Amino acid sequence: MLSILSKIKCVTSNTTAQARVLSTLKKTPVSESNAATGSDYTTEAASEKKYLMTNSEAFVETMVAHGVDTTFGIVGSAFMDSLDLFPDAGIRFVSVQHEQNAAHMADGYARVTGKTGVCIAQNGPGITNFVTGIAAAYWAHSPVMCITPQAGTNTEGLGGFQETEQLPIFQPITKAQVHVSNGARMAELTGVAFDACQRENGPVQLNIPRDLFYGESETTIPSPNVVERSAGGEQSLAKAAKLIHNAKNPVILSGGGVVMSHYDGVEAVKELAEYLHAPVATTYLHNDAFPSDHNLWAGPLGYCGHKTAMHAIADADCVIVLGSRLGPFGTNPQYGIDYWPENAHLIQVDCDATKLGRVKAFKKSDVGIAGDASLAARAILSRLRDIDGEAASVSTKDERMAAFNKYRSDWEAEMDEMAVANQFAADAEEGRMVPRQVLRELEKAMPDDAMVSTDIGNSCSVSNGYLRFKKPRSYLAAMTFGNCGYAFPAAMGAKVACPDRPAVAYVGDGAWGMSLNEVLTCVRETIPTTAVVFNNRQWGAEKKNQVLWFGDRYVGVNLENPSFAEVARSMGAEGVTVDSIDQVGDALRTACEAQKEGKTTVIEVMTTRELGDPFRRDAMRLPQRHLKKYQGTNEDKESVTEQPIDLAGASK
Ligand SMILES: Cc1ncc(C[n+]2csc(CCOP(=O)(O)OP(=O)(O)O)c2C)c(N)n1
Ligand SMILES: [Mg+2]
Repeated sequence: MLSILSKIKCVTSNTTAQARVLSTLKKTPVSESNAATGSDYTTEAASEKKYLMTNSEAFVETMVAHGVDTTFGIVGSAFMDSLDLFPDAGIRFVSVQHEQNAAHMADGYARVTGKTGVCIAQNGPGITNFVTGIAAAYWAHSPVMCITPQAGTNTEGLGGFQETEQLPIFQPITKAQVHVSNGARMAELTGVAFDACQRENGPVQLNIPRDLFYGESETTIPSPNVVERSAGGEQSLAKAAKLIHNAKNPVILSGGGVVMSHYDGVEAVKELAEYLHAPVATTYLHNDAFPSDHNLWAGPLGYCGHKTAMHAIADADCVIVLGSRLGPFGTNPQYGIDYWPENAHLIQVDCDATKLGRVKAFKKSDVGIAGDASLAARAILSRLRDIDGEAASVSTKDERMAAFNKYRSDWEAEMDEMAVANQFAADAEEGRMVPRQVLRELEKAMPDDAMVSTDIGNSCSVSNGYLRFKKPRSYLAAMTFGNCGYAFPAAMGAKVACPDRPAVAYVGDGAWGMSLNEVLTCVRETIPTTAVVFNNRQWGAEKKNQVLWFGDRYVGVNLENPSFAEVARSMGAEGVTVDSIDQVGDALRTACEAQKEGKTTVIEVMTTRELGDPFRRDAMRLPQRHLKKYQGTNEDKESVTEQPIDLAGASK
């Protein structure tokens, strides 16, 4: 992230917080102008010639110039003068139920298109409601434009209505903040904010005192200022090519930067992998960074990922990381395997130079490349082709591929075993299914072009092993901000952006309580989306911690649910309860088909209380208290069964 000073260099205002920073922006000189507002006006023409327009017109026209066709939010008087222009500007305003979800929708929209997603709301409470959604977008590297009208300059500081300091709140969760301090600069500063969103790959705040939507000026409308990406530095690319040429067992780790690259990243990774005969693992929650039907696909690395990926990486003598910061959560040991090959050569490509060698520190021989993942992969490949002699990995390919294929088939067999390990619970409880079996059925029925979002929770975490994609921009997991309530609105935003692709959200029953209000939006705004709600009657992921480390003392983790299918129907959507495994695939297929008729479906899958691995084995410990009154909570060993004591048929 940019430092606070450089980050908020566009802030110009009189408040104490803002006064710390001086504007470095020059005022646009007033030159030749055209006061006529009439017939010769086009948005393009206004990039070269000034026109007299209101500040709201300047704001809306700059959005038009930056390709905005959709905004997500809740109506508010603060920006109503501009909102009034949206229909004529060709900008859809998707009216939602909660501003957090508007931000998640903008995030989903951005993640499936690569375009900037936009959210806007009322000053004060509407804006503070954005916070969680913007923090999530920050850690998902989503270009989300967070437009925050604020209390008017004429009452600022008087503690009037709906007033709070809106810039400090978003400072740590945005890539840049732009404050409009002068209505005549509305177009210029709106353009600055939109450019920053794309340039920085993350959320940007555009803060506009509400009175500044009024007023008028002669202004131009800025066109997008697109920064061309590059492959990275010559020397580091050459050094990387040399290391890779000599590697006997190179393995590629394909990350979010490959998905987000505007230069066909997955194709570039495929070409490099095929040249080297190198297995390709995907980084945590970026399962769409390599096609699962490719013979070099190793699956996802990290929490609830594939052992194939872990074994492949563990064997590597050179790890080629494309488009990833190597987040710590995605490289922690899993299934008891501490797979990271500390001695292997590491080549890391990331467009953000500050992330190179940051989590996995570089050894002297390692290489960091500040570049676009796709362009860097292609540049490395072309250098490899120029080096005399074949790459060392080519001569080892037969034995490596034999070992790799065995990892793959062993893992598939192991997944099948995991799916029946706790079958007894489903047998003991009529109408309840094993979660892993449900996930397998969903995986089999998922349409190839589906966009799938997943929430934070145990069922969703386990789904990581069952989500395979053939093309990028298909998997929208709640990334490392890790908030429950992400998936459904993110899927809705994706659906708005790509109406011809099925949009499916996986959500736990606890998290569903945070999102289900948006079913109203789906119906009202015709955003046909499918929610698969894992009804296991618990905040399972947190309960797993109480199972493992807190002696099965359950505090605040058990749920009593209504019929979510019935709730959905009462909101005007389709609602289906699935309690038998042979119905799962059909339910999903039917719901995806129904999207073509504009219908939203909530599929409530009734599962046992079985739980998969915990989120934070790295951060938890068995409690040992000092005070006598709490001695009863001491624990000296983890649960032996690893399953909740209220799992049907379980005995502790
Ligand atoms: C906004 C938010 N609040 C709390 C948490 C802590 N948390 C993480 S997972 C989880 C449980 C999720 O339960 P559910 O949605 O039912 O899914 P399950 O784990 O049962 O599959 C909670 C409460 C969180 N991640 N985000
Ligand atoms: Mg649950």
